[in-house]
Amino acid sequence: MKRVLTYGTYDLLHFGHINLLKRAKDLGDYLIVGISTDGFNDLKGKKSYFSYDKREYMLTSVKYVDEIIPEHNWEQKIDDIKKYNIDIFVMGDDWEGKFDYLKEYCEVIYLSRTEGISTTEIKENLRCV
Ligand code: C2G
Repeated sequence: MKRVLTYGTYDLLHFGHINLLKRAKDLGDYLIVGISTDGFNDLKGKKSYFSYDKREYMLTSVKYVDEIIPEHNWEQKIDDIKKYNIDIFVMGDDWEGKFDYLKEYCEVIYLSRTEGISTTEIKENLRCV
């Protein structure tokens, strides 16, 4: 049973997110997603449109997601990998290299981002409507 872990804000859930989650799940059997809490978003300098609870609710409805945990800080990844017996850590390749330090604990895979979509673009395009 291969266990996969990924993290993200997942605001304004879109097909780029779904593409990532599908491919992450396809790498194993069980996918855990660490959703950035509103407090951690403040740390990341990201203001999400939907609160943590709403973002969590939407991700629980995605068939590729088996479990959701809160992402409170940058430092919790190693503990999470140990706690949840993770085999593969996955992120989009906009993070290429940033989490290579986790290779000591599990496989690290960066998947290509889906071009032409981002939460930021959605917000900007809606402003013009
Ligand atoms: N993503 C993607 N294609 C897009 C947009 C996003 O593949 N067009 C991926 C990102 O690479 C990331 C995931 O979807 O792996 C979630 O993206 P965000 O919600 O923007 O997450 P981010 O702010 O990058 O937070 O500790 C890690 C951070 O929490 C990552």
